[in-house]
Amino acid sequence: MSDGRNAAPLVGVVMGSKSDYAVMEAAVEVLREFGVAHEARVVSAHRTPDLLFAYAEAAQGRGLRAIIAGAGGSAHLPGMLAAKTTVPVLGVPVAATGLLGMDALLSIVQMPKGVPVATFAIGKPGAANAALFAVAMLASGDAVLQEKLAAWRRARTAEVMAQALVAEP
Ligand code: RP5
Repeated sequence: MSDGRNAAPLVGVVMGSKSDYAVMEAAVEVLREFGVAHEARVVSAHRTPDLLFAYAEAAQGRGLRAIIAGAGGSAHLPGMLAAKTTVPVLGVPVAATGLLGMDALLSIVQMPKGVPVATFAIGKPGAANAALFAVAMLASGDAVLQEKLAAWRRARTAEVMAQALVAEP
């Protein structure tokens, strides 16, 4: 089964720095697991603003159905992407400063009315959930992917049902 690395990407995973990849890898892993075609790129709002604009402007024409954008600190990447494209942007705050990701979370979540960014939790859980959300978006028009997602959720339920505490008889 394909892990989504070679086909034309449906989901773009972008991040403000290579240093964000330790977190954003959690999104890439989910997309690989579901075989969703994706790409991963470094695009910095502050250091490569022209690249950011070009990426956003080309997104729809390239067939991207969602962009997962992770950044730390003054995290303008998701919001600026959303300002330049109507492809849904899923924002992931990365803990990169002494404020431990709260700075990025508030930067990403407080978008002005009219330019939405779907904002996820700080760090790896948020990155994984952003990818699961992108899978769910794609699955709404894809019965095979829908069943894969349902099976994935059933497997998480089974994991918890199998948990036993050592102290219990
Ligand atoms: C942000 O600054 C990036 O998204 C990253 O989280 C943080 C630190 O970037 P580097 O100094 O590691 O390149 O723009």
